[in-house]
Amino acid sequence: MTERFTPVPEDRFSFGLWTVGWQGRDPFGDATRAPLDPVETVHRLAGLGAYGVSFHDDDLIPFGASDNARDGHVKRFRQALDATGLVVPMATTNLFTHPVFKDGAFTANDRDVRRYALRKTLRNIDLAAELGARVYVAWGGREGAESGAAKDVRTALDRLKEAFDLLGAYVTEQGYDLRFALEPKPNEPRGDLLLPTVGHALAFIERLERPELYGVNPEVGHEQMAGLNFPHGIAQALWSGKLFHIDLNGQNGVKYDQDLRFGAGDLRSAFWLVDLLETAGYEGPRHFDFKPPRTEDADGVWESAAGCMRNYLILRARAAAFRADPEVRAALQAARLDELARPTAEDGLTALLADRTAYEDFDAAAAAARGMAFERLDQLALEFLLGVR
Ligand code: XLS
Ligand code: MN
Ligand code: MN
Repeated sequence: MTERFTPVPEDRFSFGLWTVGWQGRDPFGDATRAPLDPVETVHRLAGLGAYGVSFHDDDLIPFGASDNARDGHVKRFRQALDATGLVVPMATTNLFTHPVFKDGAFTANDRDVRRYALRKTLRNIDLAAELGARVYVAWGGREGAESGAAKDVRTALDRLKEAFDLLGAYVTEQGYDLRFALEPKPNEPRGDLLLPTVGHALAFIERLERPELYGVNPEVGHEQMAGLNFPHGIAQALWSGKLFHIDLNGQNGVKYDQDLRFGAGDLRSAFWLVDLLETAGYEGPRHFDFKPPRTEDADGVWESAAGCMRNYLILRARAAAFRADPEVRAALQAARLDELARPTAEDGLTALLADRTAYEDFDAAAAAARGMAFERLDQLALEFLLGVR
């Protein structure tokens, strides 16, 4: 039983350096843990069965490091990757920690800050490509505002588009095999952020010069902070061919960004999420963007990281058992899921207009009286999730 839930690299689990490396500093308290050496992180993650590690530029190379120091950090990291076989599926830029980004980066009102943000990103894109990353995540960080007149949102979106178009032109010119994944978030650290949800990001992408280069990196907690149904957002991203990456974690409803380990928070939503990812053929990394609570010491950090993967595997097994069960199949049919899969008017508009059973002779009262049998189906799902089936 235990063996079944032991992660292996084929499961494609990855972690950000900043996740296990979070020292527990929050708005009300200082760090509770010592810094973690990225080299140790690589070795520990490989030991736990992960396949990948991701990073912000500043997680790997301290802000302001000299070129010499930078080369040293990259070299040590690369050696750890080579020694463990861990890969770098994704990298991203820190455009939010340094005070220079207090009003954002690509949409800061100060033009020189915007130009600096672009250069910082371009520099790290080179490193991402060098380390073999295929996805470049772009979370806005502080692109947003606390007050109305301070940010002209339509103009800020022009600047955001300008930035992404430039980055897209750069990877194209360099011939990098790298695509961008925009990460939505409704608020925090700014009062309101641009591209607050998956839907906003998907619509924005279509206005870019090379839309095919951009997808989304939705995070469980970010959609749930806005009270949204995460699996529904993921389903729409998949439907649009735009789920380039995903940030898995846990969140208890509408409150601050909790970044709990995957499986904590809304467990039913996590069950449907894993069911969706596994049945929809998502092949990208299962990336955890969580924060081991600041109550934990180093042992607790690795316990928490292992828990993310173990919970994913348990949910994967539970969801597969649910889908394979004959009673569930019958319940799905009773709920008429097969009928939803059938086109509504494949016979064409003329035939629809001529079909008296579709309107003139349609018995609305009889159709309204038919139960949908959803409760039985949902109870079955709950019992598979709870492990009593
Ligand atoms: C913060 C974001 C961040 C991104 C990467 O809320 O989740 O960690 O994933 O910059
Ligand atoms: Mn988060
Ligand atoms: Mn994230």
